[in-house]
Amino acid sequence: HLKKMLPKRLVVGLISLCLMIRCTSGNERCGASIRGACPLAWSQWGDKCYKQLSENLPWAEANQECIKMGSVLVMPQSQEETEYLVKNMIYYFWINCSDLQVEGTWVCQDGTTGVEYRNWRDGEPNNGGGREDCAAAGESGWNDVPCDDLSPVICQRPAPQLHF
Ligand SMILES: *[C@@H]1O[C@H](CO)[C@@H](O)[C@H](O)[C@H]1NC(C)=O
Ligand SMILES: [Ca+2]
Ligand SMILES: [Ca+2]
Repeated sequence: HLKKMLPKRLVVGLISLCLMIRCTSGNERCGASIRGACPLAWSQWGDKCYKQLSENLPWAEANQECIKMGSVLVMPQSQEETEYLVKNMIYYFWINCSDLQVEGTWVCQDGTTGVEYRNWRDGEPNNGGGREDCAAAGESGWNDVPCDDLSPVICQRPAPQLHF
């Protein structure tokens, strides 16, 4: 009886252990096979998945490229999220925040939801040269810069929901 039970439990145990180790070490191969994890090549933090594009783009184009991948331009909602992105993705990146519609009125959106969180660097936003209407985030906070600057792009999408 024991002889019959042991290998099965051992195999199941080893598989779960393997998946756990590979997922926590950020290996992408396990991601697709586990519900609740991000798709292949996307990084996970909490309930969000992120991917950096291979080229730097102007702000408006950045979102177009994200949309093509079924995602939107990143919009961190806390200092913790920003730190994760700075440390694990790139030190500087566009965020979905602009005052294009009304100068001085900043609209930040996480998907379709408005975001109140702000993290401007000292002296920013300063609308430098009268033409800084898009925001980029970095280690020391946000800066408004010209929207046609070429900056790194991180796309975000919600992590798949767990269904048991
Ligand atoms: C910001 O987010 C909104 C809502 O998802 C979207 O319509 C808009 O195109 C985004 N802009 C950029 C540049 O990502
Ligand atoms: Ca402005
Ligand atoms: Ca500025």
